[in-house]
Amino acid sequence: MPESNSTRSLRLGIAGPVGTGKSSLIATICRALSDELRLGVITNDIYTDEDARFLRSAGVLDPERIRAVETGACPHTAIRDDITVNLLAVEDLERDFALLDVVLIESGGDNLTATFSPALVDAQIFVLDVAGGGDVARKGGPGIARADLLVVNKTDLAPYVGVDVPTMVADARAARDGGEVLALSRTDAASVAELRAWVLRLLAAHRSGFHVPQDPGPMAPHFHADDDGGALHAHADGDHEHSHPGADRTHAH
Ligand SMILES: Nc1nc2c(ncn2[C@@H]2O[C@H](COP(=O)(O)OP(=O)(O)OP(=O)(O)O)[C@@H](O)[C@H]2O)c(=O)[nH]1
Ligand SMILES: [Mg+2]
Repeated sequence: MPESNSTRSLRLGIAGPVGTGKSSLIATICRALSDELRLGVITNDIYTDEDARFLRSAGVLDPERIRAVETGACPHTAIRDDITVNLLAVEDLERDFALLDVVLIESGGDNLTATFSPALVDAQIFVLDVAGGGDVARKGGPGIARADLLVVNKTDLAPYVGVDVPTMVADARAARDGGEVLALSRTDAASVAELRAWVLRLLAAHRSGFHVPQDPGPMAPHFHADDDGGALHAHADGDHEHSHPGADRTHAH
């Protein structure tokens, strides 16, 4: 019998470009909610378990509740195209710590295009940061446009990188047709309280059965070279195509 959404944990994905603060945001959520909710974390890294180790050492959660998936390839594959390893990791965690309220799943840092499959997560946060430039929000893409929440992170750095946060947030809202945008800094308690409230609202909607997982949509077609000695692969699964034309690790997304 299929699991009812209201009886299993809320699975919340965190995606966004490299270094925008996904792991830190997970640490912030754990810090804000681990007293009242039973939490678990899955991280996806391409080659290492760096993110899981960072989160364990942050001391925000029992280290046993933080598990790493090493994707070994294009990071979006494991969160969108072939989600088996992630689903098994989530289900193992849910079984070992039954019951969990929320499982947070961090994607490998990618470019603007990676999104989670709605078969893996119930909802997803897409994270940008001010250091990536004030105009990033205008560039769009499925995560920016249609994730359940867009976070504009590290607002404390805005004065140093010449970004006007209200303008960046307004651009992001426009790119999302008015969808939710949160300006966040881990040093700004009010913004952390908003993030906490958003997660609790989502959890309540999930439990009541009113929350319907949305698919932000597929990533754009892209190409990347693998280190497989020059074999040429082209794989199209309806979502996107891969091409591996050579041994150098160039990416053209
Ligand atoms: N000033 C400031 N720095 C932050 C904030 N959040 C995260 N950082 C810093 O940004 C850097 C990247 O943060 P991470 O949380 O590792 O980013 P990430 O998106 O998980 O990175 P990858 O997993 O490598 O893609 C670290 O040096 C963090 O300390 C913030 O709110 N303000
Ligand atoms: Mg990380």
